[in-house]
Amino acid sequence: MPKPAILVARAVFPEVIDKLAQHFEVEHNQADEAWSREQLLAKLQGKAGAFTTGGERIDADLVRACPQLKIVANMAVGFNNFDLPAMTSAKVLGTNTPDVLTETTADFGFALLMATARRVTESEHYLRAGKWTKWSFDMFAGSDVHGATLGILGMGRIGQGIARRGAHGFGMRVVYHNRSRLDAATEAACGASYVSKEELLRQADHLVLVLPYSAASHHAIGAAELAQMKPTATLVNIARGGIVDDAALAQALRERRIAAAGLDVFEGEPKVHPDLLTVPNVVLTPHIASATVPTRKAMAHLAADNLIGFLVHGKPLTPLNPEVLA
Ligand code: 8YV
Repeated sequence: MPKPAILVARAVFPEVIDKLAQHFEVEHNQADEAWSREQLLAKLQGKAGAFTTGGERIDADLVRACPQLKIVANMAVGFNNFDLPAMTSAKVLGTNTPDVLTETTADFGFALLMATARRVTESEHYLRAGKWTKWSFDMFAGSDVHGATLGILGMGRIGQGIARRGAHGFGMRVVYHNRSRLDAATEAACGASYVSKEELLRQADHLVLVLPYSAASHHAIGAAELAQMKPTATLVNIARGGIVDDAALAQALRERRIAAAGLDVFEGEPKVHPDLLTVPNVVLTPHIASATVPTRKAMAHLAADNLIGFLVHGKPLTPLNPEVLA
């Protein structure tokens, strides 16, 4: 029997290509070229599976144009690049990479929170620019993290990881808002209390966004929400671009209506709103919250194992629309 054909849309660890090649005819993109939508569609012709990393839009037009496609395995926990109902109607399975990145991403959320509150990158730029000629008592004085109120919007696995770090590591009071309230045992393990979104905005000294992107969460934080936050507050977004109105945030930062922000994700990334590049009180990182070597390997292997599990053994590991298996 000929091996099924698959497409790996972006460069990935060579060991993952080798693993996939044991089961499939693999067309890869180890040169990491930026393919247009038309190129992606052309390369997907005749492919039973695709390995994607979150930047490729898998929608009704694509699945219609690729009738042999049976599975798209995202190397990401987020899957807002998938039109899941359209995939399900076309009987195309979608998979993601939950769990393997939870703790690494929670670590980074905390790193960004610390860097933002304590003005780490702003002060480093000052030093590198040769501006540090004398010490002064209020130089880069920021805000405390320990003992402060940590607000979390979106209390899934990663949000819970951040809550645990805040409550148990930094003695923080943790409040959260989520579509649905957690059960009492999970709240206790996270040391977190449920509040309304309005209370969350009002109470948080540090607000971390960890909710999935959808039409409903688009601009969940815009000018009106920023206006409800404390002028001393920091905002951290490790979720998705588009959850924050970046233009409104840049203006709030410039006018010091909130103290600082830390952003790993941006509307229209890898483009960054030009106003964010010129305000000093924002820490900017290029979507690296899950970027440790062991975690990126675990994500890539899980995406590969979903392709192998489904196309070879009929059993994907982490299906998003298991109804297509029925
Ligand atoms: C990924 C992410 O690295 O998992 C996610 O949803 O945002 C990141 O961990 C990114 O999507 C590229 O795969």
